[in-house]
Amino acid sequence: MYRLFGVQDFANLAVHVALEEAGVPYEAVFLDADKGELRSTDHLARQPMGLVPALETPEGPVFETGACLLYLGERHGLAPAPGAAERGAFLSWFVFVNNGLHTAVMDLIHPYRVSEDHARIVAEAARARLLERMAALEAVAQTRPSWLSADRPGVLGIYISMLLRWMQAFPWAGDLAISAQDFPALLAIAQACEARPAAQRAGAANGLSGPFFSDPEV
Ligand SMILES: N[C@@H](CCC(=O)N[C@@H](CS)C(=O)NCC(=O)O)C(=O)O
Repeated sequence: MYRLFGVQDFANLAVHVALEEAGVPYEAVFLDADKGELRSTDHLARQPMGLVPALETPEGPVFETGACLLYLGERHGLAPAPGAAERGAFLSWFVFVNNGLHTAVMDLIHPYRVSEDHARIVAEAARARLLERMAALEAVAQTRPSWLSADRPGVLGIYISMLLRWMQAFPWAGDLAISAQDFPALLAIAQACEARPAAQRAGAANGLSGPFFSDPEV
Protein backbone atom coordinates (compact mmCIF):
# COMPACT_ATOMS: atom_id res chain seq x y z
CA MET A 1 0.00 0.00 0.00
CA TYR A 2 1.14 3.52 -0.78
CA ARG A 3 1.31 6.33 1.76
CA LEU A 4 1.32 9.89 0.39
CA PHE A 5 2.71 12.59 2.67
CA GLY A 6 1.60 16.13 1.93
CA VAL A 7 0.13 19.39 3.08
CA GLN A 8 -3.36 20.39 1.94
CA ASP A 9 -3.31 21.97 -1.54
CA PHE A 10 0.46 21.67 -1.95
CA ALA A 11 2.19 19.77 -4.75
CA ASN A 12 1.02 16.47 -3.30
CA LEU A 13 -2.37 17.31 -4.88
CA ALA A 14 -1.24 16.01 -8.28
CA VAL A 15 0.10 12.78 -6.78
CA HIS A 16 -3.13 12.39 -4.85
CA VAL A 17 -5.16 12.65 -8.08
CA ALA A 18 -2.85 10.11 -9.74
CA LEU A 19 -3.34 7.64 -6.87
CA GLU A 20 -7.09 8.02 -7.19
CA GLU A 21 -6.94 7.55 -10.97
CA ALA A 22 -4.76 4.48 -10.48
CA GLY A 23 -7.42 2.99 -8.23
CA VAL A 24 -4.83 1.52 -5.89
CA PRO A 25 -4.99 1.33 -2.10
CA TYR A 26 -3.29 4.28 -0.42
CA GLU A 27 -3.36 6.43 2.65
CA ALA A 28 -3.03 10.21 2.48
CA VAL A 29 -1.20 11.69 5.46
CA PHE A 30 -1.42 15.45 5.86
CA LEU A 31 1.42 17.04 7.79
CA ASP A 32 1.32 20.30 9.76
CA ALA A 33 4.19 22.50 8.62
CA ASP A 34 3.53 24.99 11.46
CA LYS A 35 4.16 22.22 13.99
CA GLY A 36 7.48 21.37 12.35
CA GLU A 37 6.26 18.06 10.99
CA LEU A 38 8.09 18.60 7.68
CA ARG A 39 11.37 18.79 9.58
CA SER A 40 10.79 15.68 11.70
CA THR A 41 13.36 12.88 11.51
CA ASP A 42 10.72 10.59 10.04
CA HIS A 43 9.81 13.01 7.26
CA LEU A 44 13.42 13.92 6.45
CA ALA A 45 14.04 10.20 5.94
CA ARG A 46 11.38 10.29 3.21
CA GLN A 47 12.17 13.72 1.74
CA PRO A 48 15.65 14.97 2.65
CA MET A 49 14.76 18.62 1.96
CA GLY A 50 11.75 18.54 4.29
CA LEU A 51 9.28 19.22 1.48
CA VAL A 52 6.18 17.52 0.10
CA PRO A 53 5.18 15.36 -1.64
CA ALA A 54 6.78 12.15 -0.49
CA LEU A 55 5.38 8.77 -1.37
CA GLU A 56 6.06 5.60 0.55
CA THR A 57 6.03 2.69 -1.88
CA PRO A 58 6.67 -1.04 -1.57
CA GLU A 59 10.19 -0.29 -2.90
CA GLY A 60 10.88 2.51 -0.43
CA PRO A 61 10.30 6.26 -0.40
CA VAL A 62 9.96 8.28 -3.60
CA PHE A 63 10.12 12.08 -3.49
CA GLU A 64 9.88 15.00 -5.93
CA THR A 65 6.52 15.58 -7.62
CA GLY A 66 7.87 14.48 -11.00
CA ALA A 67 9.36 11.27 -9.66
CA CYS A 68 6.18 10.33 -7.78
CA LEU A 69 4.06 10.93 -10.89
CA LEU A 70 6.40 9.01 -13.20
CA TYR A 71 6.59 6.15 -10.72
CA LEU A 72 2.79 5.86 -10.51
CA GLY A 73 2.27 6.58 -14.19
CA GLU A 74 4.39 3.74 -15.49
CA ARG A 75 3.12 1.23 -12.95
CA HIS A 76 -0.57 1.98 -13.21
CA GLY A 77 -1.25 2.81 -16.86
CA LEU A 78 -1.20 6.59 -16.53
CA ALA A 79 1.79 7.06 -18.87
CA PRO A 80 3.41 5.17 -21.75
CA ALA A 81 5.34 2.27 -20.21
CA PRO A 82 9.10 1.87 -20.72
CA GLY A 83 9.62 0.44 -24.20
CA ALA A 84 6.39 1.86 -25.62
CA ALA A 85 6.70 3.75 -28.92
CA GLU A 86 5.40 6.97 -27.38
CA ARG A 87 7.65 6.84 -24.33
CA GLY A 88 10.31 9.19 -25.71
CA ALA A 89 7.88 11.95 -26.63
CA PHE A 90 6.06 11.57 -23.33
CA LEU A 91 9.29 11.73 -21.33
CA SER A 92 10.48 14.79 -23.24
CA TRP A 93 7.36 16.77 -22.44
CA PHE A 94 7.11 15.44 -18.90
CA VAL A 95 10.60 16.66 -18.11
CA PHE A 96 9.82 19.94 -19.91
CA VAL A 97 6.87 20.44 -17.55
CA ASN A 98 8.78 19.35 -14.45
CA ASN A 99 11.92 21.33 -15.17
CA GLY A 100 10.63 24.23 -17.27
CA LEU A 101 7.06 24.87 -16.16
CA HIS A 102 6.97 23.85 -12.49
CA THR A 103 10.10 25.84 -11.64
CA ALA A 104 8.86 28.93 -13.50
CA VAL A 105 5.49 28.75 -11.71
CA MET A 106 7.37 28.66 -8.39
CA ASP A 107 9.14 31.90 -9.40
CA LEU A 108 5.78 33.43 -10.39
CA ILE A 109 4.24 32.69 -7.00
CA HIS A 110 7.31 32.98 -4.73
CA PRO A 111 9.61 35.49 -6.52
CA TYR A 112 10.91 36.85 -3.19
CA ARG A 113 12.72 33.54 -2.69
CA VAL A 114 14.94 34.54 -5.61
CA SER A 115 15.26 38.22 -4.65
CA GLU A 116 13.38 40.06 -1.93
CA ASP A 117 14.40 43.40 -3.43
CA HIS A 118 13.44 42.54 -7.01
CA ALA A 119 10.42 40.27 -6.56
CA ARG A 120 8.37 42.06 -9.22
CA ILE A 121 11.11 41.71 -11.83
CA VAL A 122 11.59 38.02 -11.00
CA ALA A 123 7.83 37.36 -11.22
CA GLU A 124 7.48 39.24 -14.51
CA ALA A 125 10.39 37.30 -16.01
CA ALA A 126 8.87 34.04 -14.82
CA ARG A 127 5.55 35.02 -16.40
CA ALA A 128 7.24 35.70 -19.74
CA ARG A 129 8.98 32.31 -19.62
CA LEU A 130 5.70 30.63 -18.72
CA LEU A 131 3.77 32.19 -21.59
CA GLU A 132 6.37 30.95 -24.07
CA ARG A 133 6.47 27.47 -22.58
CA MET A 134 2.69 27.20 -22.24
CA ALA A 135 2.36 28.09 -25.92
CA ALA A 136 4.72 25.23 -26.82
CA LEU A 137 2.77 22.85 -24.61
CA GLU A 138 -0.54 24.03 -26.03
CA ALA A 139 0.71 23.23 -29.54
CA VAL A 140 1.50 19.66 -28.44
CA ALA A 141 -1.84 19.28 -26.67
CA GLN A 142 -3.62 20.41 -29.85
CA THR A 143 -2.27 17.26 -31.56
CA ARG A 144 -4.00 15.13 -28.88
CA PRO A 145 -1.31 12.55 -28.17
CA SER A 146 -2.61 9.64 -26.11
CA TRP A 147 -0.42 10.74 -23.18
CA LEU A 148 -1.78 14.32 -23.15
CA SER A 149 -5.43 14.27 -24.00
CA ALA A 150 -8.73 15.28 -22.43
CA ASP A 151 -10.08 11.88 -23.47
CA ARG A 152 -8.02 9.82 -21.06
CA PRO A 153 -6.39 10.54 -17.71
CA GLY A 154 -2.62 10.60 -17.45
CA VAL A 155 0.04 11.90 -15.11
CA LEU A 156 1.17 14.65 -17.50
CA GLY A 157 -2.33 16.11 -17.80
CA ILE A 158 -2.77 15.89 -14.04
CA TYR A 159 0.56 17.69 -13.47
CA ILE A 160 -0.27 20.47 -15.94
CA SER A 161 -3.75 20.85 -14.42
CA MET A 162 -2.26 21.50 -10.97
CA LEU A 163 0.18 24.05 -12.42
CA LEU A 164 -2.72 25.77 -14.24
CA ARG A 165 -4.40 26.10 -10.84
CA TRP A 166 -1.31 27.67 -9.34
CA MET A 167 -0.61 30.15 -12.16
CA GLN A 168 -4.20 31.40 -11.98
CA ALA A 169 -4.79 31.34 -8.22
CA PHE A 170 -1.45 32.07 -6.58
CA PRO A 171 0.65 34.57 -8.57
CA TRP A 172 2.66 36.89 -6.36
CA ALA A 173 0.65 39.83 -7.79
CA GLY A 174 -2.88 39.46 -9.17
CA ASP A 175 -2.10 41.24 -12.43
CA LEU A 176 0.52 38.58 -13.23
CA ALA A 177 -2.00 35.72 -13.25
CA ILE A 178 -2.00 33.61 -16.40
CA SER A 179 -5.41 32.76 -17.83
CA ALA A 180 -6.10 29.16 -18.80
CA GLN A 181 -8.52 30.55 -21.40
CA ASP A 182 -5.51 31.43 -23.55
CA PHE A 183 -4.59 27.74 -23.83
CA PRO A 184 -7.78 25.96 -24.94
CA ALA A 185 -6.40 22.43 -25.35
CA LEU A 186 -4.73 22.56 -21.94
CA LEU A 187 -7.87 24.10 -20.44
CA ALA A 188 -9.92 21.20 -21.84
CA ILE A 189 -7.54 18.72 -20.21
CA ALA A 190 -7.86 20.47 -16.84
CA GLN A 191 -11.65 20.57 -17.14
CA ALA A 192 -11.82 16.89 -18.04
CA CYS A 193 -9.46 16.01 -15.19
CA GLU A 194 -11.35 17.92 -12.49
CA ALA A 195 -14.70 16.50 -13.67
CA ARG A 196 -13.60 12.94 -12.98
CA PRO A 197 -14.51 11.33 -9.64
CA ALA A 198 -10.82 10.65 -8.97
CA ALA A 199 -9.91 14.35 -8.97
CA GLN A 200 -13.04 15.26 -7.06
CA ARG A 201 -12.12 12.83 -4.28
CA ALA A 202 -8.53 14.05 -4.16
CA GLY A 203 -9.69 17.67 -4.32
CA ALA A 204 -12.13 17.17 -1.45
CA ALA A 205 -9.37 15.65 0.69
CA ASN A 206 -7.35 18.80 -0.04
CA GLY A 207 -10.26 21.12 0.81
CA LEU A 208 -11.08 21.91 -2.84
CA SER A 209 -14.26 21.80 -4.87
CA GLY A 210 -15.67 23.23 -8.09
CA PRO A 211 -13.41 23.85 -11.09
CA PHE A 212 -10.33 23.97 -8.90
CA PHE A 213 -7.90 23.29 -11.75
CA SER A 214 -9.41 25.19 -14.67
CA ASP A 215 -11.00 28.16 -12.93
CA PRO A 216 -9.90 28.26 -9.30
CA GLU A 217 -11.23 30.69 -6.73
CA VAL A 218 -8.75 33.48 -6.14
N1 LIG B 1 10.93 20.11 -6.44
C1 LIG B 1 10.07 19.71 -5.36
C2 LIG B 1 9.46 20.94 -4.73
C3 LIG B 1 8.56 20.58 -3.60
C4 LIG B 1 8.05 21.81 -2.89
O1 LIG B 1 8.56 22.94 -3.05
N2 LIG B 1 7.05 21.57 -2.07
C5 LIG B 1 6.46 22.64 -1.31
C6 LIG B 1 4.95 22.64 -1.48
S1 LIG B 1 4.41 22.94 -3.13
C7 LIG B 1 6.72 22.42 0.15
O2 LIG B 1 6.92 21.31 0.57
N3 LIG B 1 6.72 23.48 0.95
C8 LIG B 1 6.86 23.37 2.34
C9 LIG B 1 7.82 24.35 2.90
O3 LIG B 1 8.43 25.09 2.13
O4 LIG B 1 7.97 24.34 4.13
C10 LIG B 1 8.98 18.77 -5.87
O5 LIG B 1 8.55 18.95 -7.00
O6 LIG B 1 8.56 17.88 -5.12
